[in-house]
Amino acid sequence: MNGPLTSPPSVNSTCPYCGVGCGVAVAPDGAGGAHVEGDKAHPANLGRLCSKGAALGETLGLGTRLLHPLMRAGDGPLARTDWDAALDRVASGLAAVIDRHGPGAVAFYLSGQLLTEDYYVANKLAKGFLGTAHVDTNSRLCMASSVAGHKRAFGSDTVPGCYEDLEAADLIVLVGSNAAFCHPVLFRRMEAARAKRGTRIVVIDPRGTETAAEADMVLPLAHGTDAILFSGLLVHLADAGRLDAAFLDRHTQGFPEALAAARALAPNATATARGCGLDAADVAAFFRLFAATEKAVTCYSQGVNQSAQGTDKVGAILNCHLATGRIGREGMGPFSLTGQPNAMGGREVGGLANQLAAHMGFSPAEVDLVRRFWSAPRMAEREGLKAVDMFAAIGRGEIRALWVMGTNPAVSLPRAGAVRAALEGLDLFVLSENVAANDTSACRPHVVLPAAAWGEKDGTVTNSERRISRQRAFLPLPGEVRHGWWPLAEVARRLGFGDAFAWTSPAAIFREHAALSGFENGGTRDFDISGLATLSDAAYDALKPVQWPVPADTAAGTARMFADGGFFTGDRRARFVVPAPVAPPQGAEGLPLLLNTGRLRDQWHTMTRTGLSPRLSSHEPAPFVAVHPDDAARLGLAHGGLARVTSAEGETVLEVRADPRQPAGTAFAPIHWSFANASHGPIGQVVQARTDPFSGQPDSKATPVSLAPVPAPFEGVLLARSELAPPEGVWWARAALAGGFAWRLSGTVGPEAWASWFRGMGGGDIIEMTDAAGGAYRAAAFDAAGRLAAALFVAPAGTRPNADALKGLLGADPVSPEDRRVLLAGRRAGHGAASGPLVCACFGVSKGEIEAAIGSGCADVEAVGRALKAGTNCGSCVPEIRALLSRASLEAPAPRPKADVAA
Ligand SMILES: Nc1nc2c(c(=O)[nH]1)N[C@H]1C(S)=C(S)[C@@H](COP(=O)(O)OP(=O)(O)OC[C@H]3O[C@@H](n4cnc5c(=O)[nH]c(N)nc54)[C@H](O)[C@@H]3O)O[C@H]1N2
Ligand SMILES: Nc1nc2c(c(=O)[nH]1)N[C@H]1C(S)=C(S)[C@@H](COP(=O)(O)OP(=O)(O)OC[C@H]3O[C@@H](n4cnc5c(=O)[nH]c(N)nc54)[C@H](O)[C@@H]3O)O[C@H]1N2
Ligand code: SF4
Ligand SMILES: [Mo]
Repeated sequence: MNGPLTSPPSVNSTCPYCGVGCGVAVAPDGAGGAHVEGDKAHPANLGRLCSKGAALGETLGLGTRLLHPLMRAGDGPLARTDWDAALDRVASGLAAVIDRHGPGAVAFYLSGQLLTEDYYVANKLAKGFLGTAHVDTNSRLCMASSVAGHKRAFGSDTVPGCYEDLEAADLIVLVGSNAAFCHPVLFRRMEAARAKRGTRIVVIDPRGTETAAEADMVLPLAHGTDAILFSGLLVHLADAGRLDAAFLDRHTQGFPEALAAARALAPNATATARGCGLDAADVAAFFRLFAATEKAVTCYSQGVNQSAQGTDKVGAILNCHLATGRIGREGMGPFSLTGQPNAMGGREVGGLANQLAAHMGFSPAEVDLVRRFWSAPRMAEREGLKAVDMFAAIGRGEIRALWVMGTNPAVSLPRAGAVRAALEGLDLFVLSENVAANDTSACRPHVVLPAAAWGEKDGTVTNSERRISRQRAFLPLPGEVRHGWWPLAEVARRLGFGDAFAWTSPAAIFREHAALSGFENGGTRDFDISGLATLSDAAYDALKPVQWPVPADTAAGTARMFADGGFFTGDRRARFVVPAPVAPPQGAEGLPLLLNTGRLRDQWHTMTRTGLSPRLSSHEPAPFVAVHPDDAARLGLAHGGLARVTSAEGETVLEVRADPRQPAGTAFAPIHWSFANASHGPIGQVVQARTDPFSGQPDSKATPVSLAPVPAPFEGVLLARSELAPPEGVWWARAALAGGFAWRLSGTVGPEAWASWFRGMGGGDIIEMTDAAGGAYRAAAFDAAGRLAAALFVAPAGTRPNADALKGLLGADPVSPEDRRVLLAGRRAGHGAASGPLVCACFGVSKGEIEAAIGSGCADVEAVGRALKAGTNCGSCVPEIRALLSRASLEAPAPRPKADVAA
């Protein structure tokens, strides 16, 4: 939130981050920035925003953007080119690969962050006109198990409920979801429901999360055992007489077989508890609570989907809701929480390799239907390769041309090291990107195309509750940036398909997509928005958020589905799923720990946007691996030291965090860092490529790894106004800081080597201090105007100075003589002691300030909020404030004393 709210024109749009799909009201400042606040009229958030949404204004700058097309000649470097040359190269390159190797040698790798319109065009070009079904998306890593699970049970990929169900529920079960961090505004709605009607919240997650800290009941089950737990629940519901016989009879098929299989897997609460590594009394209590509470919603996310048994986990959850008829009615139902802003839209247009378009598959009748609708000359007739297999085929040279749009696979795919090598071997690698540099653009693309970013993008997205909302542009397209669909249509035109790609606006693309959804539908397919197929351009511009289906002659949308059956199977009955026997993930020879990966509160994926915000970057400044303190002790890992994390795929080095909330035998690392901001690159290098047999979704939550200490006798902090490359051999992680960057440093490089590196940077006016005996070096460099250009503090391990107090010094002003004097002491004149990491990102309140407020008598979250405003906006930091208040759940080994280097 920057600057005062100027008077309108304000533009209503949708947040580009998570699948909650919050509406935002944006007031552009006329200088490329904007004030962003929650849209009070948007049904997803009713005015609320989380820390990421509230900081959107800080991420709009053009400093890191790609503004012109780039192209590489032969083995040369990427160089600026014009659109015509770039598009000619893409078109001729695709044609050449198809001529030589056939359409199956061409692939597209798309993203749930693309608009529906962009996605529709890419899918149409590939599957209808180039004739390749190798079109997959990062949603394969995200929602594919939910899609497969929905289709097996419902005959369609339908999310039955809506957000209002969370407010009407008496029980919310969160399975494999850290909603407090990942779907914060929805989590606030859940907490509001609890305050209002006493809704109970149960969290099922192996790891102690901020979400679990807020729950009424926590089941820390062993990784991969969710299908056992929900099979046990199904048995309990049957034995406790909680089945909905009428619903079972009228609307389902296969219950006896599913129940028998569940009995074999989990005959009672005791056996279930044993299978899941849980306490039998806890399991029994959860079963009783679920059985007794009709209005129950089960939300699930990546702990369910990203699993080698993800589809069966989804099936086991759906079974319990189908058996009790708790589906599609107010306050009840299974609820897949989608990750990306347009994960759902991608599914609607057929962005997955095993889907065609408009929720159709590859049956001959569906292929024929789409062929006729598109007048497609070269329809793909069979499913294509799913992401992990697609990149393996690229690695083997079977796929020769790839177009990546809106995703950073060199970071986010499992086996990231192999992915990088595969990308570098392509005959044609096209990348559509927002940013000038990321790990994927470092893999030698031939053509890089500048794509519109949030604020410039114009189209639609669909959130977790099937709600289609407009993302509206409020900034002009900068440089030579173009909308995502435009180069696709231009390439199609160059290949002779101009007539089928002749749209001039996203509205026209949307109308075609809506028309296809209704084409020969007759109620046979869930996804039907033909009621929107004749929207005028003006009506499209003004489109209010609406939940599909929106069949022809209606405009109202549909809140809930399946209360009265009507599933999309041949006989309109839902299918019970028999889960396969569960083999929970285990460590391997020499790799005894299971590595879980996931998200942090204030970063989005590979940080290309949230990483630009100093506010968001101060919550967690560096990549880490969390382990139980007993494991840390056993493995010789020091809290705050470095560990090498090694798997069968590769390795990386991370800072150690001993955390009692981490189950023994497991480790957890966040997914956000990459070579763009950390010396040892992404955790994806370590993550296995084991996939679910139905969905093809990789299991990113349980990779067998080993951890070993990496010697790091020295630690340090570097602040600088501009990008610097720390010396070879140093472990570092870089974060945004007001006025520049801050690096966290560790390793074997000692004071003398640091001193010569710092002097060698050529800064004019340097002050420095070497404490040879103490092993410390401190220095600062000033530019001609007397402003701080860089500051370096190096000290023995365990005494890294706290740079928080220095942050303001990178501002625009010359450093006062007084500040210069104390700078090397790691302080700022007139400023108190460093106050630790930021807890409340919305109001910039640090841990130290909250602790001080607690010390001076604030006894609860509300009192802290009154004193400091912390926690009163988006609320995502409330769990942390509560933890500081109770100190119970955060009893990590006391952080080593941060030496005040002045002392
Ligand atoms: N701040 C932030 N929010 C985001 C994103 C982001 O990058 N940052 N990304 C968005 C996207 S694309 C997505 S997909 C969502 C993901 O949202 P979530 O799925 O909530 O997030 P994750 O951290 O990936 O994983 C959730 C939890 O699954 C648990 N888990 C691991 N294994 C198991 C298991 O076997 N069983 C169970 N029950 N739980 C398990 C993990 O311990 C973890 O706490 O977040 C979205 N929101
Ligand atoms: N180990 C592990 N790996 C994971 C996960 C995990 O939990 N553990 N989670 C997986 C999941 S659920 C997800 S969703 C993925 C996310 O992984 P990615 O999709 O790779 O992550 P992002 O950082 O969102 O990458 C988006 C890229 O596209 C660019 N971009 C953003 N918007 C646009 C646009 O509109 N057009 C274009 N052309 N470019 C754009 C951004 O600059 C950025 O470089 O990671 C997956 N990988
Ligand atoms: S919860 Fe946060 S990240 Fe998700 S859509 Fe809303 S404001 Fe954006
Ligand atoms: Mo995701």
